[in-house]
Amino acid sequence: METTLIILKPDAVQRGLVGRILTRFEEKGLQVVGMKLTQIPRATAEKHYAPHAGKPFYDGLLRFMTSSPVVVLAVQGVGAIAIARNLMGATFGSKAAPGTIRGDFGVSNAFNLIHGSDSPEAAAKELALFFAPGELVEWPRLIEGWVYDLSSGTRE
Ligand code: IDP
Ligand code: MG
Repeated sequence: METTLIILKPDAVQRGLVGRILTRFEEKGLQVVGMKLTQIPRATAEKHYAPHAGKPFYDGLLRFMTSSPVVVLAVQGVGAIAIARNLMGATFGSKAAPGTIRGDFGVSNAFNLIHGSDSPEAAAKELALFFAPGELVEWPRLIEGWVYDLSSGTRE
């Protein structure tokens, strides 16, 4: 099982798309184990986007991400990191395929609605940055046996 960090960015919140985007993850069968509305402090945004420091879009990205509230999600499932990235679509709204979140809801390359961790290492780091210990809730999902085939003792 993997848990990945998803951020519904300020444009998603301002445009009233939180419910529709969250629905994509729920419909897919991923399980929400953490969720909160928050305005990201500058220092947190700097840590989160440290790998992009120095790039031409970095300052604008930090201004955007701290300008207005976001919804931060922790989402769990087998292979959740790659599944979430596929649901999100390509980075630029102008290029993302129809059927993906970025492809269906946006045209901008900067305001692209959503962040998702891109590796297990990034997920661990980003989850710790946005959720305090105890804010993630491990809850048994009663429909688990219909989301996955559990007959072999693992989630197939
Ligand atoms: P990702 O969000 O798909 O992983 P990254 O390359 O990690 O894409 O870039 C992080 C974020 O920085 C993007 O989601 C987008 O908001 C912004 N960004 C990336 N490249 C550009 C650009 O060329 N112009 C404007 N914003 C960009
Ligand atoms: Mg990235």
